[in-house]
Amino acid sequence: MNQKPKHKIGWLWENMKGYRVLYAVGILGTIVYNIMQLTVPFISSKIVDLFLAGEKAAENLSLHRDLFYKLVAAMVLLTFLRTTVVYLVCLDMEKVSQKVLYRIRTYLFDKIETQDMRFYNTFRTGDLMTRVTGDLDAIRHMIAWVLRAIIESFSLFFATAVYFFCMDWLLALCVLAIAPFIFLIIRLFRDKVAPRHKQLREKHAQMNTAAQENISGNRVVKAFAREEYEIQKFDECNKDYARMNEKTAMTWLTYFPYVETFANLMPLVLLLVGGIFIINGRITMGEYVAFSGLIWAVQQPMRMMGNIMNEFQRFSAASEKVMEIYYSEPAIVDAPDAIDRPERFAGRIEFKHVSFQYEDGNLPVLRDVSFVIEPGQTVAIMGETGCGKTSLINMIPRFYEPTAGEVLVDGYNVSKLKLRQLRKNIGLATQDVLLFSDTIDGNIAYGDSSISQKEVEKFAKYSAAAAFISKMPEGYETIVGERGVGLSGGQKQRISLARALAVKPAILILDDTTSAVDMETEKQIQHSLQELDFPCTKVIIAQRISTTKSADKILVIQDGRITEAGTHDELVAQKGYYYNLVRLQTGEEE
Ligand code: DGT
Ligand code: MG
Repeated sequence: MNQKPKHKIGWLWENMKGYRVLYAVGILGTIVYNIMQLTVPFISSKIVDLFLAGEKAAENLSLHRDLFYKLVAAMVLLTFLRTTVVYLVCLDMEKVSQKVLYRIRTYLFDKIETQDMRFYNTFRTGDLMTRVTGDLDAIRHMIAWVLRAIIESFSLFFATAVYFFCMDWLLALCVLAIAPFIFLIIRLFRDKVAPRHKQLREKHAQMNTAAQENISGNRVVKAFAREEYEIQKFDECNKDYARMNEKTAMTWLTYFPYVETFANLMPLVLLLVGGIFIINGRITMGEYVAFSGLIWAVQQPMRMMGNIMNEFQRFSAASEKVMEIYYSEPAIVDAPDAIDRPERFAGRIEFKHVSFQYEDGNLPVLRDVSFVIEPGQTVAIMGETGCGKTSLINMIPRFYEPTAGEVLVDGYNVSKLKLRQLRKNIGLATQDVLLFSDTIDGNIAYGDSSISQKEVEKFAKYSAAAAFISKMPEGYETIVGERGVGLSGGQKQRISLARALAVKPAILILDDTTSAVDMETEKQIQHSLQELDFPCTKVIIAQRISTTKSADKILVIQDGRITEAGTHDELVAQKGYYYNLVRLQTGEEE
């Protein structure tokens, strides 16, 4: 497992593995080109002293004209060289930032992909999308620009300070005495702006979530003619975000005048004290030129600080969110002593005194549930809506773990089996059907892409989907899902059933899979489920007696407990819930 590093920068550094040298070269380059900034004023001061303002200026100009040209040429050359270094540094850091961005994004996606159900109940899609897009970009920006700007500011400031001290320590001290005040203001600014960036980031995620939920739920919005309402709701989020953005940007404006005032004091001090020193003869005219030519180099970093601090806080808020996913660990993982069972499972299922409650729920959903399903048997689960049928079957592939008791598959507690091996043996058709934006063929072969076209067609026939698929203009190549042609609820259910069958599972779980299918088609499906050409234990949640009638066992769940268990005839004889259901449904049919 990953050890959480203390600081965000440490975390970034960790993710720069392989590019650290490249990045260090970039930082070094940044320092170099900033020191090079000093050479031009240095040479100018020499030119001034030797050829323009010095005692022997006129004499030097006539005797050493070649030196004059050389100094000018050096200035031009150094400027050109400096520009080249800046260009290379930008290129280098941009490259590293893109590589790190790619690495973190891949890692995050893997992380999200391997999370358990609880994770998906906790994080909303829009929020997760914000993390892998906007937040990651703030991190990339940190590597490519913010860190460079910080190094640039500091190296420029310190190099200039050192140069100033070398020329005249007293004048340097007078000019730089103003700097601590500016640093203090920047610090105050940071304390103020940091929470705003956090809020800003939250508003951004809220806006994304609103947009995402609206787009994916557009059919419901349209059905209820709530477009106006949704537009207004989104507008609120948008306004909120814009207001927060403005507020954050404005924060600097409150502090900026003070920074600017102090920064502008520097040339003033230089003029005053420097003037006196020239008159005193303490410094030369050339030195004064160097001082005033470089005064921007101490002012500029301080002016930049506001911007840098803003960007740094943006990174800080974003990286917190990214690191939350980066270091999250799913609770449901392979046990360290997990049993290796690469062979096909027999498909025996046993629940031993299983109780279950959702972590965020306040009532137990299942209480002391016990039953056994032998390999190859078909078991139907019935009960009122909300009684816990889906929750029960979710414990077989270990999507959730029982709060008490044990779920066993082939005699092994599911928590002791390897998740991958366990789930490979289970074919599940979930209650809300989701198809991917892919061909029908691709959707059916989703669990095992190696199966042949012939087999795909066979499973489509089993699930009574072959007929309607062949009527489609492009047959199995028809694209379905979000962007593809629409399918009816019953058609989607049948494709989802074919997808579950196509992995030839040892355990087949159908959660209300034929609820939207007509009686006649359902009969066909029931028939083919009995004729499968591979051994398979079937757990079928259903509401219709026609589905459950031929099951080896029927379990009725009421108030979280199994209240009736037996075959159709046995339960009818008991004259309980099932009997009433039979009467109700046959009565309706008549
Ligand atoms: P259905 O599909 O309408 O026939 O109902 P069942 O029997 O499949 O019900 P089930 O297992 O989905 O839900 C049982 C109870 O648990 C019900 O009161 C709703 C609640 N529940 C379901 N899913 C969650 C969840 O993710 N979190 C929490 N806290 N409660 C849930
Ligand atoms: Mg359900």
